[in-house]
Amino acid sequence: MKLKVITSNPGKVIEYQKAFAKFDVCVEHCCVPYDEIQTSELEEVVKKGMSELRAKGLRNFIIDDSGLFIHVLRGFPGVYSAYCQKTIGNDGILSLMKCVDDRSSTFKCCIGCDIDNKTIIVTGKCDGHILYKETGNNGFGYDPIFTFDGKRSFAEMSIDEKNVVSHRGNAVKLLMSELTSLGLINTNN
Ligand code: ITT
Repeated sequence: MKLKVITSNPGKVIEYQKAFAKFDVCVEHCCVPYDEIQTSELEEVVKKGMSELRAKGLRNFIIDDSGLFIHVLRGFPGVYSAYCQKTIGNDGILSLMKCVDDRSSTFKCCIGCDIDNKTIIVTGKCDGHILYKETGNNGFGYDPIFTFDGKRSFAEMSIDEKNVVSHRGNAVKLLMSELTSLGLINTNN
């Protein structure tokens, strides 16, 4: 089975290639721009993006909208994660969290999948904490300031290790189980 991954983010593409390889799904990267509306729900962004891409004639594809939700900041940056990363970046988040003890946060990844004229939307989560400084050179975006296990940041993990526990890895598992139960894919994984 083949799926197009539509994103401007090469970091996501590598994670999808590795995660889907385990299920024998071949991933092809396509860079097709679409509007990301400003709303309070990742799912709404995904639904709108999918209809725009379908209207452009695209089929058998996935998109994802992801965000880092910091509990003490009432979910900020959340749906504003892309803008926040571009403007204040990880340093800005660390400054906001300077004297804050409660560092709990959740990464979320909402995947929208168009397959055989059906739409599947799943959201994977990963609970963790914001570190006190950037650590590690792997990954992208907020990876150097987020830890799942309190020991290593996502940027200190390999892609395979991150996929086992991450919001995106969990979303892929949910998607594969939906595809299997709908009979759209055969997998023994
Ligand atoms: P596309 O929308 O083109 O797919 P994007 O990078 O803008 O690419 P998002 O809007 O989903 O993707 O991401 C919001 C922000 O969160 C953005 O700055 C990402 O770098 C960051 N982000 C998303 N997933 C991440 C992950 O697994 N690890 C670290 N940062 C992540």
